[in-house]
Amino acid sequence: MAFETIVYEVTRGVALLTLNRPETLNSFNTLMHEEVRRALSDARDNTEVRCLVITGTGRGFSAGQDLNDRSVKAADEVPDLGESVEKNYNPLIRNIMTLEKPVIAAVNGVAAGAGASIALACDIVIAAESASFVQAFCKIGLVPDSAGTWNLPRMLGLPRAKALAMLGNKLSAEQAEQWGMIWQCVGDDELMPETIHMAEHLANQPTLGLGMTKKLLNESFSNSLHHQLELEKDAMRKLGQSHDYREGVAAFMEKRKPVFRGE
Ligand code: T3D
Repeated sequence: MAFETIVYEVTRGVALLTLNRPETLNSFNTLMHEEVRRALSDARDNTEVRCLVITGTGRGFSAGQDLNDRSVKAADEVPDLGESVEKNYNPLIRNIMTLEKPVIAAVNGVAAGAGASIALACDIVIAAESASFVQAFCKIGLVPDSAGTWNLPRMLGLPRAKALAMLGNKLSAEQAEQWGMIWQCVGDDELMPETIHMAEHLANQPTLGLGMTKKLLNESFSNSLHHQLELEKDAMRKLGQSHDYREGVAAFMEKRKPVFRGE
């Protein structure tokens, strides 16, 4: 697939989506939103894809909205940010968080504004030690969008979520790992090898089971225990009929490595 603002390639079951506007720290303009939407749609529909990785080119993961597109010079040029969020950022986050396949964010550099929210919407976040997370919204009078106000308190608890969102301090990758906001902070040179190693592992796992695990965990915060138990039962019933469950049990009994097909 040919793109101008991203690079998207599928290799050995892993779709690698690289945000590619390094001159603005991979901030999002309209074209990038369109292209990321097309790539995510392929990641969803392409049965060859069993794990998605999102990363960035250069020294940024993403600085969120491209502020060059937000003219505030004249009083009559008031942008409708609600429309932008509804049309672009909300679908982007829904596409990531409801994709029934594992999504890894390989945070190569600074992740700011919606860029931070996008990274945190991914299932597993690995960050280079030189990377950082900035809730930049407060510096321009906005709120953490792209599920920032949903994910931050769930990951960090309210005290840290509020301080980060109100102060806009840069949080190092190392601190983010210590706080449990991300899975792992690794050396800069190890970021992509570690990420691809993990992605290829996940791409060979029982994708249906991983997809349902993601869905159940993401939805658990708004469900009662009783409702969650019902959902687990339904998922177990469905997965018990899958190829990969039969293969997993057979491989265990036969003391061999399972060959999962993601179905
Ligand atoms: O508007 C809507 O549609 C609603 C939705 C909004 C979602 C949002 O994401 S709102 C938040 C938008 N993002 C920001 O406010 C972040 C702005 N950027 C920064 O605060 C800083 O750049 C960083 C903390 C991310 C990194 O700082 P630093 O010192 O490492 O780099 P820098 O020098 O500030 O930036 C490097 C270049 O990238 C620079 O360009 P230049 O001077 O080299 O030509 C800078 O202007 C450019 N850049 C960085 N962020 C953006 C950007 N250009 C356009 N838009 C950006 N968001």
